[in-house]
Formats: sequence, C-alpha cells, structure tokens
Amino acid sequence: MKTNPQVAIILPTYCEAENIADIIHTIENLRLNSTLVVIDDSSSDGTQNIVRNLKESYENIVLLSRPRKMGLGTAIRDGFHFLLSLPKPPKYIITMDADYSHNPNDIPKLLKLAKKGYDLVIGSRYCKQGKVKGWKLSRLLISKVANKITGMLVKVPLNDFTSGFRCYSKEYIKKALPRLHSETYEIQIETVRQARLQNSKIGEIPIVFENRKKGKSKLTLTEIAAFSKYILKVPWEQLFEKER
Ligand SMILES: Nc1nc2c(ncn2[C@@H]2O[C@H](COP(=O)(O)OP(=O)(O)O)[C@@H](O)[C@H]2O)c(=O)[nH]1
Ligand SMILES: [Mg+2]
Repeated sequence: MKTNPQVAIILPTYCEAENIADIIHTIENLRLNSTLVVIDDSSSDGTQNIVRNLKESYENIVLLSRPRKMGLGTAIRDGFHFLLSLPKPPKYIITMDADYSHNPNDIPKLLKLAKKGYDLVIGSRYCKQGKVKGWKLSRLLISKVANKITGMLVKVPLNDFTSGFRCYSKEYIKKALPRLHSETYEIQIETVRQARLQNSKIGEIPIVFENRKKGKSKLTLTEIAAFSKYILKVPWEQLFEKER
C-alpha cells in the first residue's frame, strides 16, 4: 500500500464483475494518491478474482472479503472501521457504487468542497443541475418521494438524502461510527442524521447519476422493508435524540 494517502475510496460490491474493472481503471486514472477499499460479499460472479488481478497492477487496492451478502450499511461501516484502524487514517473518505452510476470524474469536485471544511459532501441528483439518467419513471418517483419524506422528517436542508456518492471527513467518521448501526441502504440517512446531531457542515454538489448499464440492482425487497422501517422510526427516535 502507498504511504499516507489523504483520500480513500470505499467500493462495496456484490456481483459487480461486469463493472468493477472499468470503475477501478477510471479511478486510478485520476491519480489521486488514494487507497481503494473494495468490500465484496463473496460474489459468485468472479468479482474478487478481477480485483485480485487488478491488485497486481495497482498497489493501492485493498480487498476485504465477507462471507455472504451482508448489506450495504455493514459494508460501508466495515470500510470505515478498516480505514480508521490504519496507522495514518485518510483525511477524506469517499463512498460510491461500483456499478458506474457514480462517475469517478466527479470525485475531485466532492474533494474540493470537503477541503473547504465540509464534513459530509453529497453528490446530489436532485439539486439544481443534478440529474438522473436511465431510470424508469416509477423508480425515479419512488426515490424523489422517499427523499421528500426524509427531508420533512430529518429536517436537514438537503435535496438528496439517499445518494451513496459522498465524501466524509475523518473527524466526522471518528465521531459518528460508534453510533452507526444500519445494515442496509438506510445507512445513507443515518449518516446524515449523525451529521446533524454533531453540527457537522453538510454540502451538496450536483451529479449526473446514470442507471447501471450492466447487471441488476442488488436492492432486495427485504432491504426496501428495512429502509422503510427505519424511516418510520425516525420521528419517534427524534423525540429522544438529545439523550442519545
Ligand atoms: N458488499 C456489499 N455491497 C453491496 C450490497 N448491496 C449492494 N451492494 C453494492 O452497493 C452498490 C449499490 O447497489 P446497487 O445495486 O447499485 O443499488 P441501486 O443503485 O440502489 O440499485 C453497488 O456497488 C452494489 O454492488 C451488499 O449487501 N454488500
Ligand atoms: Mg446502482
């Protein structure tokens, strides 16, 4: 591994064999001096073999293998734990999907705002100049409604709560990680709520999100149920929030 990179990128993967090489090559071409952490849940499609081969060309890749599909939230949290356990944890930690919905060329824009002192920078599809390409109208509507409801409940002036394309500061992660418990996609909301509780500086930059060209969404019905249950609990939890 390279010494002391300031930036780390967490790429959670579950059966992304068709996408992972392209995304890693594009990230490497940015020459960010980053650590790239792939967290793979024993994908049956050979994702890990591809990453192992790439590790021979790129010394900054770390592959963390888990025994089975354990959820996006636990993957991101495991990535955070791993990075904080390094002798010199990176200052900026990016999370992004490995299916090419998030364009690696936007990473420098996330970093630019983070370097201005923002603890959480969100690549936003629903702010001015943000965009979603290739989603069916039904999926777009569900996502927009989920974001509106979340905005009303969580009370943070953001346009996109569920985007997984983000940059976190090390200081934020250190404080928030012991309080994060999400197993799946609700991690995106839980991290915003923690940022609000910590009075962290939160910002958005517009991104163009493109539906994955290859493979299927890994979001399961059980995970949608977990996400919905989490949202429904928010108003109740916020009554006691100050005591947490
Ligand atoms: N390690 C791990 N990665 C996951 C899991 N679920 C989803 N992912 C990855 O998380 C990212 C987002 O998932 P995706 O299926 O694209 O979700 P969608 O864009 O909301 O349909 C992708 O890189 C997936 O491979 C999981 O349970 N474990
Ligand atoms: Mg996706």
